Amino acid sequence: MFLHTLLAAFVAGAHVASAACPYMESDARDLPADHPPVRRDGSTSTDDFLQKYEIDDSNAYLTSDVGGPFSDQNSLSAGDRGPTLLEDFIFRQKITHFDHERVPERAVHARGAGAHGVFESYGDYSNITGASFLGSAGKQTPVFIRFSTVAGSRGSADTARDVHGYAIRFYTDEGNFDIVGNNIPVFFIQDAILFPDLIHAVKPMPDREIPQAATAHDSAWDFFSQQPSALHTLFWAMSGHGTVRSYRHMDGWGVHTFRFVTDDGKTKLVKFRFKTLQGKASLLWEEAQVTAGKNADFHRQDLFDSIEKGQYPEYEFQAQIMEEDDQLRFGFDLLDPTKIVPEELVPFTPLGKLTLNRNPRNYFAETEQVMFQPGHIVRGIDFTEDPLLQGRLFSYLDTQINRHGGPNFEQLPINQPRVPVHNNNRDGAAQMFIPLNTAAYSPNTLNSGSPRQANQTTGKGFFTAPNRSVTGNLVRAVSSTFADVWSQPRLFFNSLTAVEQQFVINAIRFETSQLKSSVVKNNVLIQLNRVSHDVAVRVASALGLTAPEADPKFYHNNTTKGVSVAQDPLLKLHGLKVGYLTRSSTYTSSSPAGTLKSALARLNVDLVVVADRLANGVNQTYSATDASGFDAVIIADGAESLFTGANSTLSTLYPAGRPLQILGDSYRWGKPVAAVGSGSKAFAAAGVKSGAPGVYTAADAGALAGDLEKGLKTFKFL
Ligand code: HDE
Repeated sequence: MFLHTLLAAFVAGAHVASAACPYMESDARDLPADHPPVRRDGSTSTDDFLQKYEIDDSNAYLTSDVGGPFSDQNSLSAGDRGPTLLEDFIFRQKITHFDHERVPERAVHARGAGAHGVFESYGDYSNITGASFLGSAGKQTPVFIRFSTVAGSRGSADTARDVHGYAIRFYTDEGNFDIVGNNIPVFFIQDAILFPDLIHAVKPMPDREIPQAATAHDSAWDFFSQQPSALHTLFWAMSGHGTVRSYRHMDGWGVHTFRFVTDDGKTKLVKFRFKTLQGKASLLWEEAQVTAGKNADFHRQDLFDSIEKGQYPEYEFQAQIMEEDDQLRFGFDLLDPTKIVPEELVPFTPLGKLTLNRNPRNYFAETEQVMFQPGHIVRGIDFTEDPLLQGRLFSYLDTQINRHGGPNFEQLPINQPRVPVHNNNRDGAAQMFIPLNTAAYSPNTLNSGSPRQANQTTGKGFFTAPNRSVTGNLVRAVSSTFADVWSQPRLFFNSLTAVEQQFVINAIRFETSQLKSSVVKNNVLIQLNRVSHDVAVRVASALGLTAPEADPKFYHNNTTKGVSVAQDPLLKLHGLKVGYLTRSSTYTSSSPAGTLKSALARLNVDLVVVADRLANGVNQTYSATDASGFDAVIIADGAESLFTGANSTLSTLYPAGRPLQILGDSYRWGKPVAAVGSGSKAFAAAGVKSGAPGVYTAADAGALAGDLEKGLKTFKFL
């Protein structure tokens, strides 16, 4: 079908460059044993590579899938009022293709958004890894990233409270390397065999398919309280990490411990992090809920718009680098994916910078069809025995075959490596290429032994870390070194600010107060009490239950850094939005707001002018606006009558009281609020306390820029 489409477009005069084909590279027989993996056409950049597959329909006749021009707006019928004829191949082709448009959505992480970008290595790290993309300072590698939520279906709202996926593919010059990570550094379970149980518990109730994209139901908390390995991730998910401001404002974590392997086989244990260079920020729960209704595509749109405006999201790729002997050194097991390695014990080493700089051109072809696998690995990196990782190495390949309907999914443009592919895999549904080697087996003599086997010393091949060894009796049991699942959730909770702790308590109260089963509610309290008696008591008070007695053998007062969302100010304000609430009758773009707009634009912050009608440069109407669209709001000089006077309730141009609601919600949700001149008279009606932190006034809009910059960096005043 793909080749047909290309051919069709070609016949119709549309621009399509010839499809580049890794399999049509000469077979390797002419190449030296360790030839540099360069495509025949030399292209490696995303633009060069993907453009070959793009179809430009401008100035072309519509054609069938096999290239004949035709028109497809009316079916062929027997007479004006007669039935459609079976003969109508145009109708059949169009409808059949439509009927087959969907592929199965991802079993988890169905909702997501993607972007292309580039990774640049800070240095030559060949002393710790043979991975070529980390081989020299300034070396650039194209990447594709897909952010996601976990539980919701493909059409669910972006701002559901959830763990967020952070899956990245490096199209390295030695093949594709994927880190299929999350924005939370730990996971719910320690053994992959429990994954179906976890997901069945978290997904909507099977009888009524309720609730969508939410864990506020009995089965989820039944599982969490029966499987306390879930507690650490649960605490992170109940904090601001579960309700991020955007994909730009969260970190990505590899979660498992991996290995770095040098060319001569020396190994280190590593944990990966992509640290956001925007800074971390999150939404409050009520704000996230409102946003879900007002703009279900909130995160998707933020990512797309930022890249479109050239405000490229950036992350620093870092690793905690440890020795093989450190596996049990820190009081827990580095193979246990429910544990973080506190930064105080092992600091992060910066390795390079990731910049997202190009939006996908077709959501389905790129973001929906990208198929990540933890098993996409390159020379210089190796796995560990983490039982969760081991299971994932099977699951992702299996699921991609299911989604694609066959084994050739790696041939889709977004999945193809940017290096030649030579192997003896053959045939299967939708084979795109024409392999020329008739000796599709190894060893062979008929093709001069090619493609040849590559390994550590020949052909720069992938190799397993030579020091890896395993022994042991066959057991079905969790390692005793994985047993303590309570002290790290406590470490996390202890390390949050008091406001963030309240946020966690509120989140658990929200979720557990929707549980029907009193058995589940009590089991939850038993587990919470092992993390913190204080948490158990505060949750129990909302549930009208009694927390168990304190159990001090579980408790400690340790803290760590780097786990809070709210502690540090934002590093950049790119893509944040400030609402300027005014009246269309008095607003002109040359008014003082114009000065403020330019000052904020220098910080890459948008000033969005909101008024009762679209006129004179107004960007949005009150009827289509609410507080969830802004990171801060300003009341214009003279606009106070919209908030307090007759206009506030009587205008039919927007729902009664909308301007006041925008101001009040912004304030309650901790956003900076400001007023120019007499605009501050609106504060009292919305309960805004003049002079409180994050509340600013000025005689002139232009004078607010400095305060807003500081306020937006703090982000939330709570
Ligand atoms: Fe996944 N996970 N997962 N997961 N996961 C999938 O693969 C699975 C786990 C993660 O944007 C699926 O392609 C098992 C941990 C992300 O396309 C599936 C286990 C982490 C994405 C699957 C885990 C993740 C997925 C569904 C337990 C963080 C989205 C579709 C062993 C380190 C990738 C697909 C994208 C997707 C299985 C646990 C992250 C079913 C069996 C731990 C970011 O194969």
